[in-house]
Amino acid sequence: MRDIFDAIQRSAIRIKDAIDVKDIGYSQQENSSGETQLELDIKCDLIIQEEFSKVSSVHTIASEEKEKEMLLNKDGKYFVAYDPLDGSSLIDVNLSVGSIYGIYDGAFGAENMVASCYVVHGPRVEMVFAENKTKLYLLQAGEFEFVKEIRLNEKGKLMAPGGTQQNWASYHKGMIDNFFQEGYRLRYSGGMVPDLHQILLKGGGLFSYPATSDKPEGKLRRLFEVFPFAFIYEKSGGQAIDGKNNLMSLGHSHIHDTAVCFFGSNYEVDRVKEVYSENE
Ligand code: FDP
Repeated sequence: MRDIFDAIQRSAIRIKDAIDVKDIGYSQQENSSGETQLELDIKCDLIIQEEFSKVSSVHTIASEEKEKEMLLNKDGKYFVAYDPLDGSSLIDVNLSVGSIYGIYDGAFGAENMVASCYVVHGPRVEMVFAENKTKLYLLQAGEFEFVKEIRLNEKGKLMAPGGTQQNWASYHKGMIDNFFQEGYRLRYSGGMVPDLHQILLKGGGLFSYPATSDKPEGKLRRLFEVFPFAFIYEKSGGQAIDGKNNLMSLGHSHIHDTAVCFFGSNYEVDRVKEVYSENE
């Protein structure tokens, strides 16, 4: 696991340099989710692929930017799924983006997840790594320094409601409106990594990406986005559900499957469970 942790750190430092260029040019290719890829997305994907290729314990990688999984070392033990540059549509407006990693033992699947990690590229570069506990690191002079352990409060103050409101179910809209009437503050940049990072570091709240009329299975991808953050939120004392079930209890049939998802502290997620059990 140490080797994987080191490879993620090396990738983060190289990605930081890759982001800091004048021309991030859109390529003509589309990724598996039908989004136009930035040359930068492809570059970051290759950086991570190269770094994991040096790690003998990595058996297979799957990237949000690749159609299929890729075998690296048949004697390796870990399967790593990653989103090299999540929220890359925010690069041209200079908002924070991030990389997300899910580390699975023996095969992809939530039940096999043993660690997960994300890196936030904002004004500073931070990394959150969860195994038994959730730990925050800060990039300082080329090295990631441990900052602190992260724990969520029972109840938070922030609300990050994803998806197009026009396409929300009315009970979902009612629930989000009620949170705002209770005093929750809107914090939504449109980047899953910084939005979930903010809720985690400010003690709690709720990030939601519900089923919408145009995306009934949600938008966010199970292996690359949903399971890694579900693992991190659970290890930090919070919860992660699809409305009813724990996200970590869900399966997947394809590496690019999506899921409806809610991540947060206990008070807010319990409310989601109540509302969704009455309405679905
Ligand atoms: P993006 O499309 O910019 O890569 O991964 C998908 C994602 O960003 C998440 O980072 C973000 O939370 C979500 O999409 C935003 O979606 P909406 O614009 O539909 O809210």
